[in-house]
Amino acid sequence: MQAKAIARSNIALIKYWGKRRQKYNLPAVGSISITLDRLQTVTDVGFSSSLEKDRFTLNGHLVENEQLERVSRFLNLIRKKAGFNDRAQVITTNNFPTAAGLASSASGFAALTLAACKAAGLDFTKKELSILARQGSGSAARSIYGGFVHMYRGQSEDGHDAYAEQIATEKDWDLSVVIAITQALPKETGSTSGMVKSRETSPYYDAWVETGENDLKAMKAAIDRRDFTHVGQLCEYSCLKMHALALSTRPAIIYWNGITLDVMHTIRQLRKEGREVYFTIDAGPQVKAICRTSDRQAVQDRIQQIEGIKQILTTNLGGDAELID
Ligand code: 2P0
Repeated sequence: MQAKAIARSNIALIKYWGKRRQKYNLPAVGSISITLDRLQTVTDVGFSSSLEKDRFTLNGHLVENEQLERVSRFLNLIRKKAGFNDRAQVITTNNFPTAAGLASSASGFAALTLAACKAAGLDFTKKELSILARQGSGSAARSIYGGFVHMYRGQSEDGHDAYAEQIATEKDWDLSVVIAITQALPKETGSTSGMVKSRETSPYYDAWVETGENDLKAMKAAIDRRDFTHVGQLCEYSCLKMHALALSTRPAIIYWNGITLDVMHTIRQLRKEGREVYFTIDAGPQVKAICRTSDRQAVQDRIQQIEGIKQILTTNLGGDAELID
């Protein structure tokens, strides 16, 4: 009744923003991501009949309230599938800043899915794990896999066709991601509530959903033909389009700070100088610069010089979520 798993965070090259159905957490658009080796969550789950309620420890601190409820609700799905009602002890450690737009819910729910299913004696396929992880957090469905991952929007009401799949492995591309931390504090608007507000208030929302499939097709084709230039261009386009949607939400969701913009301009300048590097930004102020591994040091050195940068993390592509001892 106990198991431990590791999962890595991911960043979307084609972004997920919006839900077509709140129930089952069904995305309004598909997405494509890369899994990041350096950003890891390790989660240990043990079910026990002697526990009165679920206990959730995150980075050494006991968590209560909404965060615990979210984990408990998710564990209920697993308890239902396993046919028992034992409570769980969940011990999670992230090796990177939590809730700062580095997708801790992605690696978090992916690791929790894998460990909890194993601890509950459920022998699920990766596709089934991905469907389950999605109900914890949309981006977690992608962190079940390493490399390049495609998350399908699906059409069904019950979400059986809204799952992720690997489209290239972490060994197929020699890419690096330089992560510029511009602010260490948690973000102000969580993505879950931000997505709902965008659907309700942005005049661009319908256009975002309508054009999503085309972006996915173009990205998939660029990945298949190993065209880094096109992958990078589409990645920036999707990022800016998602942020345009957030900016046009009422009240406005502005995830960037001044340093975020400085990093974006530096990356564009590096490209003018002939170094191929592209940015993407999630629901937070951090910037992820994607480049070939041969350019990583140069990109890192340049970003490091920007005033106000708090920390830089660098990573290669990472592998599948997996059980560990
Ligand atoms: C993404 N993000 O595709 C997009 C881009 C943030 C910006 O997926 O409500 O935490 O739990 O399904 O997965 C973050 O959203 O949202 C996210 P829920 P999640 O990576």
